[in-house]
Amino acid sequence: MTTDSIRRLNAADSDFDAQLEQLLAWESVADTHVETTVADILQQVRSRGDAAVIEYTNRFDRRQLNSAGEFCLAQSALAAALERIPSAEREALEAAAERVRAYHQRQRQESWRYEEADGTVLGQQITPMERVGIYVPGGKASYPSSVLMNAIPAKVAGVDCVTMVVPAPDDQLSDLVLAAAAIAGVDQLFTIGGAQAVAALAYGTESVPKVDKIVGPGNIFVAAAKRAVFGRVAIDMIAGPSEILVICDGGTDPDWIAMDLLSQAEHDQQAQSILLSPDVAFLNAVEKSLDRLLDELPRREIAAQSLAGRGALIQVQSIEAAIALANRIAPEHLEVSVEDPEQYLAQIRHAGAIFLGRHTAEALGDYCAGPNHVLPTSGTARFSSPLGVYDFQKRSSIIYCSPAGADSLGRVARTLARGEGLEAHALSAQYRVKE
Ligand code: HSO
Ligand code: ZN
Repeated sequence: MTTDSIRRLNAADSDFDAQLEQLLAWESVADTHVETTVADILQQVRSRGDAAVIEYTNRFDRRQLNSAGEFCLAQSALAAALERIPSAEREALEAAAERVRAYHQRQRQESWRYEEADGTVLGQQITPMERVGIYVPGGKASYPSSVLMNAIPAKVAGVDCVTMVVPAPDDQLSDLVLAAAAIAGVDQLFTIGGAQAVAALAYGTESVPKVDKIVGPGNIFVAAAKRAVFGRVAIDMIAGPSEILVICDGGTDPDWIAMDLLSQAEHDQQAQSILLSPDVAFLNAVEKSLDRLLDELPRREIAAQSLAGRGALIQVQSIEAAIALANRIAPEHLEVSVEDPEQYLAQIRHAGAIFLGRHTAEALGDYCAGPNHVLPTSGTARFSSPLGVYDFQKRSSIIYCSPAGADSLGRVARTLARGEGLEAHALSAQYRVKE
């Protein structure tokens, strides 16, 4: 396969805006068949609990479960997986987990309060959620790194019980995924997946406790199920395909940049890899590198389709112009592979994660730099943030009125209450006013 078909664009072209819009267009298909199937599964699990979960799991994952006990995995099974995996992988998982934990510990929000002159105290009390469910896909997209990225922030937040679900099609489970769950401190693990697992987490069954929030990526059935149970439980964002936007001044090895683009292209054929540079010779060199390096990759078919369908090499006027374009695109990952990247940082407004400098491969962020790899995609970095400890914490307002505060606030409240025609409110405030 070659990338002859990777798009070459020039931001100076008169129809560039239209070309950009076409490049970025991506809609998650709203499929009514998926929605009705999911609604049915949710209903069945809600009314029949474990029995329905067992039936769907046997049907969709080709298993022969007889009882719910068979889809509950004991902690000893997680510990055993940790023992079984090669020590190099265990050490790498532990090193990554340690760094992810250290980074996320700094995100913990603390309760705060202040006291007014009359003794009234106001503040916010921060508490962790009690129960969180983590969905981990089965098969090829089952990434141990994602287990760490979802579970560690929840545990750092102080969540009491982190319940993980992962399907085991044909009874196959990844040891690395189980080992990552052990390292991350997952409290309970059920080998179920699909909409039935989301339903079990959202409604609870005889053996799966109902959770307060469900996070983690999944296929269209899982995404539809998460959307449908939203409101009953909280959910994280609905993730789109991976994206990388690289800005390069032409001074980085073209092979490095080409491989950075390929690293996200290999995720799936819908993934998006874009390079912006003012240096045409460099864009040509990266195009050559892509062709050559693609052939070495086990996932070259996927990567080639991604580059041909959604990739682009774009010539821009300057690095400043590239930054402005990056803000329009609001990519999941933004690599700023230039001399002195710091000088541009303050101009970057919309990006899930920003990778500064020639040596900062985005892949390091995927695994072990420390920041989370669950990031806003498809332009949603305009309004959302990386998954973090704050996603598992919530806030309660705190109000204490001193007698003097009850008096002064009571006068304001009673007037406003009467204006709204709510006499009990007015009297409730009034009783505490000294007159
Ligand atoms: N780049 C992905 C995360 C990931 N990469 C997991 C490798 N494993 C998020 O866009
Ligand atoms: Zn990745």
